[in-house]
Amino acid sequence: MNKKSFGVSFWMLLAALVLYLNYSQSKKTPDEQISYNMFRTYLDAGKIVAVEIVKDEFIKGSYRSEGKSVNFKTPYLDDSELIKDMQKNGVDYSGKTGGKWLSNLIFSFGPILLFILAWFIFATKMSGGSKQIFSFGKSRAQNAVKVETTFADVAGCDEVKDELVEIIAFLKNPKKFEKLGGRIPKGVILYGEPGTGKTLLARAIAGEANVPFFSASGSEFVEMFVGVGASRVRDLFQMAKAAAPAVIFVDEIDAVGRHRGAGLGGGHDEREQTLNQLLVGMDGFEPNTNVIVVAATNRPDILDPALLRPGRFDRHIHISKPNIKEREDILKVHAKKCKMAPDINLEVIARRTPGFVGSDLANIINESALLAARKDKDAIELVELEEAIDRVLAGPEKKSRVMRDSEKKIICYHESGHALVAKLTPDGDTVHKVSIIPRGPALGYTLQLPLEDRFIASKDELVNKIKTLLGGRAAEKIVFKQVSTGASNDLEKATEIAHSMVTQFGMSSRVGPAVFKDSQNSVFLGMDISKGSRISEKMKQIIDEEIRKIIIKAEREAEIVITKNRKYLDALAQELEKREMLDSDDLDKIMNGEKLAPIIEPPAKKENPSDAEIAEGNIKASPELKAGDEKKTHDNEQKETA
Ligand code: NHX
Ligand code: ZN
Repeated sequence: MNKKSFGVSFWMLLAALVLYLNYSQSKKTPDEQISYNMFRTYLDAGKIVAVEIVKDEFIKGSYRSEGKSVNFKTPYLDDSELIKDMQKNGVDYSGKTGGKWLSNLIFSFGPILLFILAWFIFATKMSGGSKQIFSFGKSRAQNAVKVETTFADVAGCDEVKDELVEIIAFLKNPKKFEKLGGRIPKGVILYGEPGTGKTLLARAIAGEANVPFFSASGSEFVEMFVGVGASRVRDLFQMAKAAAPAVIFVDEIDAVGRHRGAGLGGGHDEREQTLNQLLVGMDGFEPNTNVIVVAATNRPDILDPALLRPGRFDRHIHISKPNIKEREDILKVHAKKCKMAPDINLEVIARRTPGFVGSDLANIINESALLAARKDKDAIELVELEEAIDRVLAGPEKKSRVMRDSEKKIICYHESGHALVAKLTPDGDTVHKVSIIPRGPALGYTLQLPLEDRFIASKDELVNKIKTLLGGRAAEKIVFKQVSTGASNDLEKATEIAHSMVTQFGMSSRVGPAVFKDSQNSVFLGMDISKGSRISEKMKQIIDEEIRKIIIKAEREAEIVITKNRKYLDALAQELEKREMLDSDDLDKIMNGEKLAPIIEPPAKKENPSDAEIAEGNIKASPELKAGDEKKTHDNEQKETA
């Protein structure tokens, strides 16, 4: 019987049992419960008509009372005289033993049955299909794969590749290393921000060495039932050993490998078991087992120290964000798979994407290919790449969202406020673009980009960042004499920066050059609880005061900048309302008092719906942007009123 039909028959059996129970219960007419003594009295009086004896359970039957027949029930007693007396009185009697065994069984085993059923359903769901219910241990993730990925597919991170060459050489030719008696690393931890290519590198190790690649994810183990994670780790190691030389890759090792005995609540038993099994597995390799465990994490700081001890994951390799040259290389790798217009210079894109990681860049190329396909183009052009960058940064445009005039005005001033403060604060990142076309969760955005890769920031730079973030709200406050809810995200970011300044970077003299980790975050990440609560109540208060001081000061400065340069703010907001988007050239021109290039194909009349029109509901979404539209021209012909 296969598992599926087993499942079906299991259900049907259960349904039948439930039905039977209901049926047998409902059929019964209500019996009068009488004492055995009473029953005896009726019997001796000759009133009993019929009796059914269920041995060891009860006696039921009927007696005559005032010409009517009444059903009764009485407990069973071991009464040797009973049969004789019934015979004497001419009672119609019958008997059986344990007639209700089935329902008794259900009643006593029902909860267990239910439990089994729940487990059954759970197991089916968890292992992604009924076929795996009884074989957790043998997961699909543990099948070895032959990987084709090589270092040629991994652009950037040349230093990391150099470090891994040794490991690959060992996997390829272990004898050479054994002869010299060197201890070969058993485990390598690749750590770095998400998207920097840790998985890709792990695959490339296996691909370069041409050995089987076993992979599993730490989070996968934790989702399993107690004991299953550990048994899966055991199997994984066994299979890898059998296939040696081989690479085992454990993604997101922080899911199983965080500090033991930390975190809130129970239920990390399973995690610990899995972690222990992982350690046992690594310790259990004989020195000549040619299996290397590669693990990836973006939180190496929360890993259990036991994992990092010599003989385990003793090789730690940091994968940093790509620099401009590396970004160009990464873009080239991905662009190879797409059709790019011949005049595309990927260096320009690399320059425009500081702080982006490999997966972001892959995303850009992919998004631009999709955009080009949507426009029936033969090749990806610069417009698509630009749009793809914005998409990756802020999400897709939502052109159909119709704003009221009054709201649009607030958005214009809000974004102009950001842009103005950014323009007028020295050493700030350049404002690349200001837009009031909604994108992702934002109704409008001011895009700032550093001119080059940045690694550290000075205190002034951080303060300026906060100032710029508060510039939007400050503009609302000054122009409309009140603020809106929209600035919440700005305030969050500003507070976050101020918080880091005070608690991490020692930029507040009152707090001093010390680090005060947030207990909340650490607890959930599995750090020692006590570490977080090391901050005294008094220091917490000082930290809060210092954060507030930084924010208030920055707000005041932003407000001063805006008040002093009100005429530029108005000019910016006005142009923004007309054009919906301003690039850095436009901003420079406005700030220099120059005229902007006229809008091509100017709108016949004001296109945006009035509040009244929106209220009437006769507004239609704007039509899609046509292929080939230039950045500047697509603005105002977008909105149409029905
Ligand atoms: C709302 N959205 O939630 C509406 C729809 C002040 C002109 N009621 O500061 O769009 O209010 O400079 C990432 C990025 C929430 C996450 C932006 C989560 C924005 C954005 C709230 C402009 N630009 N606010 C801004 C805005 C809003 C929000 C976000 C996010 C507004 C402001 C969102
Ligand atoms: Zn804002």
